Amino acid sequence: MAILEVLHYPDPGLRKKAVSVETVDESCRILAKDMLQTMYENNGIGLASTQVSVQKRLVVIDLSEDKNEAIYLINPEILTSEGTGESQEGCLSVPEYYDTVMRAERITYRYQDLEGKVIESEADGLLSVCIQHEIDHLDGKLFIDYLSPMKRRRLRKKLEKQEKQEKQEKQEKQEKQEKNQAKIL
Ligand code: K1U
Ligand code: ZN
Repeated sequence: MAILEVLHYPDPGLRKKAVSVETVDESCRILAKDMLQTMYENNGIGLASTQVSVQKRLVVIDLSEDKNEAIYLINPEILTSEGTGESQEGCLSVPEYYDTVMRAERITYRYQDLEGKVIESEADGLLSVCIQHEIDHLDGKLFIDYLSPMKRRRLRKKLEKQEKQEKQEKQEKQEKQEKNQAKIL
């Protein structure tokens, strides 16, 4: 199984829309297992294919503490939604940022499992929130899109500053290594 690279905001790949999986075959099952491992490795409870640069409508979720209750959703779609409520959300593509957004409380949804079987089910609580968050990813949408423009601006500035700092640290580390190498030679 492979650990895939998770794209980070503002990578334009996160804005691409995923297309339906035509046939649920072995390649689809391999991708699903790789995504699950990637999600576990990053301590997430969900992951959508667009986050790992694949534009196929595939989502993995596991809300269990023991990481042993994986749910695979192929071509997931929301059929009905009821009520609205606040949800506290995070995102593996927006590291170290959590905020409150409004979501439907209860949903009914349809998807295909790893054998291609069509299943209809209902969800509330964290599962409902997570399914909505992941389907948004498949449509190129992020939870921060629901925040006010001011909050988004602040977040973008914070992430740009973080990225600049990380780049600088990387460069300093490389320069140090080069100096040490020169001393040895
Ligand atoms: O899609 C993703 O980026 C994964 C995301 C899913 C999600 C979390 C919370 C609300 C909605 C959707 C995450 O898993 S972020 C990590 C996280 O929030 C978390 C991790 C472990 C336990 C509980 C939350
Ligand atoms: Zn996310």
